[in-house]
Parts: sequence; C-alpha cells; structure tokens
Amino acid sequence: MAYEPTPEDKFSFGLWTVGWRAVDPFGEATRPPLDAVEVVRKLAELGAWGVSFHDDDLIPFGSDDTERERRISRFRAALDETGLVVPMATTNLFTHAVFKDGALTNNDRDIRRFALRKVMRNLDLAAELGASTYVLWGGREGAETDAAKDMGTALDRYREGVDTLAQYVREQGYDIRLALEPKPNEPRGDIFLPTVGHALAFISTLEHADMVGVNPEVGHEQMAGLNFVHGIGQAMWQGKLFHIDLNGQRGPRYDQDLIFGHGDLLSAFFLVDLLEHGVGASSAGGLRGASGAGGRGGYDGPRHFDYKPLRTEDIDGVWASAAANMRSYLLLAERARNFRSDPEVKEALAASRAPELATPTLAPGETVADLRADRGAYEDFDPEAAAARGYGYARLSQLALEHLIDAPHPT
Ligand SMILES: [Mn+2]
Repeated sequence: MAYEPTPEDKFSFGLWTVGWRAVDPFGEATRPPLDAVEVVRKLAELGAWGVSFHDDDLIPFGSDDTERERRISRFRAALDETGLVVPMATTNLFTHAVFKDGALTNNDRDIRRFALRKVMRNLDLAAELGASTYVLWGGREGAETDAAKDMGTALDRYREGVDTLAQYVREQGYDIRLALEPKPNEPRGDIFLPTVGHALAFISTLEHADMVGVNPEVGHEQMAGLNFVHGIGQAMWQGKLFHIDLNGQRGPRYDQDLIFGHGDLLSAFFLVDLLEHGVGASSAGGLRGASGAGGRGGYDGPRHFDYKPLRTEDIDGVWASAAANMRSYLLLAERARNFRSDPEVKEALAASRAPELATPTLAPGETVADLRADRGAYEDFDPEAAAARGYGYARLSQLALEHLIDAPHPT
C-alpha cells in the first residue's frame, strides 16, 4: 500500500490517546480500559515507531513499589518484543485533586515540592527507557479569577520549577531536553504560558534556557484563534521546536483533539509542508537549515499524535482513528512534495517575489548612514508605483489548494 507508515516516518502516540475511555464532563466511559501492552503491540502493528506516556498512564497514582516495578517490566517487555521506542515522556500534574490549584505554581509550597519530586521520579524512568524529550504541560497552572494569583510571583515559581528540573536532568547526566506545552484554557479558565509565543518568551528568562524548548499542539493554538503554522515557524526559527503534538481542531471552542487533518485541513497541509521542508523553503527556494532542523529538512523529531478517538467509537474505531492520523500525515506530505516540486508553483513563487524576502534589507557592510544617504530608498522612491504591483497570492493559494485536493491537471 502506498501510504503504509514505517518506523522511518517517526510516528508516535501517547498511551492516553488511544487509551482514552471517553469520559467527558457530561458522560461516563464508553469504552473499556486498554492494557498498555496491548496498546504497544497494536501501535507497532499499525506501523507506529514510538509510544509516549504520563507516569500515571503506566503506573496508577499511589501504586506501591512492587506494583510499579511489575507494570514497568511488562511495558518494557512489550517494547523489546515490538521494537517500539519511547521518544518522550511526561508527568500527570493535573488529575489528582492535590493539583487542583496547579503544581509548580500552586500557592501551597508543599504541593510544589511534591510536584517536583513526582516529575523527577518519572524523569528517571524516562531516561531508563531512552526518552530524549520530557514534556511539561502545566494544565492546572492557572486561575479562574485574577484575584487569585499575582502573575509575576506565579511566573517566578514556574521559572524556579522548570530550572530546578533542568538542573536535575543536568546533574543526572540524562540526555533529555525539556519541552513546555502551551495551552490557553481548559481545564483552567486561563492557563499560564497560553501560547507558543508566551512560552518562547518565558524560556528566554530561564537559567537553563538552552535545554528547554516547546511542544506545541495544533488544537491548543487554534483554540486561541492563532495561526499554528506561524507559531511552529517561529519555534523552528528559534531552534526551539523540540517536539510536536499533531491533532485537529475547528476554531476557538473546547479542546477537540480530533484526528490530524480532521480540523483545519488547509492549515494541516501547510504545517506538514513546513515540517517536511523547513523554514525558508518558500522564500529561499530551498532549505535554510536553521538550528533545530534535521535530516528531513525542517523538523527531524517525532510526529507525535495527541488526539482523542471520538467518544462514539468502539475499539475497532479507536484503531481506525490511530491509522487515520498516520495516513493523513503521509497523504499531506505527498501533496506538499508535489506542491514544492511543481514548476508552476516555483514560477508563481518567483512572480510573487517570494525569493526576494531572503535578501537582507541592507546590503553587506551597508551602514545606517549609507541607508540614510541612499536617495533611491526614500527621496527618489516611488511608493505609488510600488503600491500598484500585485503579489499574485490568489494564484499561489489556489495552486496549494489544488495540490491538497489532488485536482486534475489541465494538461
Ligand atoms: Mn488537546
């Protein structure tokens, strides 16, 4: 089959995705629990490469050491049997009621210290299982009322928490980088570090900024009405795209966690194009190779699906949805390749003067004084003539759409 996923595609899934039993605020579970070993086997059979987990997905909160070891050894045996890897792990700092006011930013200092120890314990397991990325999603770090928290003080504690964890990773000698996952709201009314931009700005203030990046999720930026492709583009440009959560969302509403491509399809197309071909692909006519770029051009890390199978599905539907995520990605990657290699697209990009954006605005060695002395830049510049020229984006955009839907070519 043409769109059969292989380990080279680096597709990975969280245990909590296919394992979601579809409990929502209004209804009970619609599916039985899935055993982690069964998930590993089935994902491998479907062509996935990796599996990720929260500590509590694998080891229920409060398990004793014997039970913990038993569950870890079963999981490890399933990984050995199937060849599936663990590229990423994370911590559940949101389900237990102790975290109702957050973990790293909880007012209660004892809870903050407990949260750090919970993360450290699972970092040890992540390192043992070979994970290279550790995600921090602060789902409960936030508030419902602005009377509750002093923002600056909460950020002081957030920064202290992330730096302490980075320090721990460094002292242990783990080959792990931390990735912050932004989200604007849900489960809190407002979550701290709501968008990729907020997270990138926060990271720049860290003592260990070099080992902290972002794990953006499609739906989380789209819930905030933002352009996910632009957020990913900036994260890549800053060398901070450490991991990515792919799924689908239809605009600002509750977190839908749809199958990848089942939300904003055009945005999914441009996202795959960016991940596969890199920042600078359209303006420089090639690959820029910004820091963080890898062998596949743009982003070399896991293509991780963080979605939820629809509540209406039975177990067969769960596996159909897992396969659909990977197939959607492979189809979009093929269409993006066709788009980039189409001579008509290259010609349309040139007509829109996209390659000119790669030319620095000042000439090599040109000073501010040189610019001020350049009469052609201002005194003799004709803004009316420049304003009259069209950019041809309607044609480019239509070419993208036609590649996306594989429209018949009028040849
Ligand atoms: Mn989500």
